[in-house]
Amino acid sequence: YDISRKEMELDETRPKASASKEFNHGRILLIDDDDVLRSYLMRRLSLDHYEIAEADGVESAKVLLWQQEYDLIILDLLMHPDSGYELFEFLKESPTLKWLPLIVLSGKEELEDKIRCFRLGADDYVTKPFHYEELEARINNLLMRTRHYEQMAFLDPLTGVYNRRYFDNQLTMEMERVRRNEGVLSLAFIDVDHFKRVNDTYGHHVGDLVLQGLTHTLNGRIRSTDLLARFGGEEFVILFPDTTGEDAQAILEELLGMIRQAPVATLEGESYSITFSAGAAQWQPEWSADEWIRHADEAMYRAKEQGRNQVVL
Ligand code: GH3
Ligand code: MG
Ligand code: MG
Ligand code: MG
Repeated sequence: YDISRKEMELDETRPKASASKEFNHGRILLIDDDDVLRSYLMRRLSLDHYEIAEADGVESAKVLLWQQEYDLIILDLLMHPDSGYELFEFLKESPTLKWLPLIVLSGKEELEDKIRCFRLGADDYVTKPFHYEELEARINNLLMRTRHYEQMAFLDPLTGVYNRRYFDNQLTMEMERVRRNEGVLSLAFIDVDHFKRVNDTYGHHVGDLVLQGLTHTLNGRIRSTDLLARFGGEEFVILFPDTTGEDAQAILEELLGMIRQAPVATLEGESYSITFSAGAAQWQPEWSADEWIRHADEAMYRAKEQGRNQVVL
């Protein structure tokens, strides 16, 4: 293989990869029966901040795949007693493992093997001897692309803000964090006033532009730690960490002032703006996530009843 003794020794003097989450570029399962190659790759990849597990054959790989989640598999083909092809059969049977990113790393250079692997679902094929940098670049691309698609599943396509699924996850996490730290946490429920009129008067397309303008303005003002999400239709929520109900209300009033003044869309020189009604609620430790959302929602409804264009705590 393309490993010089010097290269393998040099690694010992460098600091060990941090286990910290922000340095973790992904969890890789390396399946190869060659001990030398495995320890070389383990060392190189962990220095590049990947988290690596190793298996010397298909059976031990299956055990690891049952126990743990991985972001990517590197698979050798020629192994004993089972060939790497056996693993494809196993992966295919599982709905969660079926689409796990997989790179074949093999001494087999025949076109037939490449085609067979790609048909079985491999994402990439690297032949031995290989260059570490090339393999690492391919790993990185695959992990980045997968991560991108995972993130897309948490975004609202119209406005680009987080969707409800992501919001629900974060809400639960933040509640747990605050429960541990005895901090404060507030939630805002925002509903655009008479939004149906915007659609009826200017058309659905302009309505869409209004929602995009609104989220843009809101995101431009809130802190990076605050979380804006589209709850549905013309309803949005904002999660404010380390913020009391009163402070959240003050921020929302400022946001409402900005929205009132922003000409969100114009038609033939015609300029108009929208308003919203909002409810804020500071989380109480005895509340479930649903109860908390209901309190913020009820406060928003009081804002509607009291004439819209206002914030109620
Ligand atoms: P209120 O002040 O009581 O909230 O009145 P409203 O008209 O905003 O309330 P209502 O719930 O009756 O209407 C919401 C409208 O929002 C109806 C729906 O067609 C529109 N809407 C929901 N999602 C979208 C969207 O993605 N794009 C556009 N253009 N309109 C949307
Ligand atoms: Mg082998
Ligand atoms: Mg509504
Ligand atoms: Mg509305």
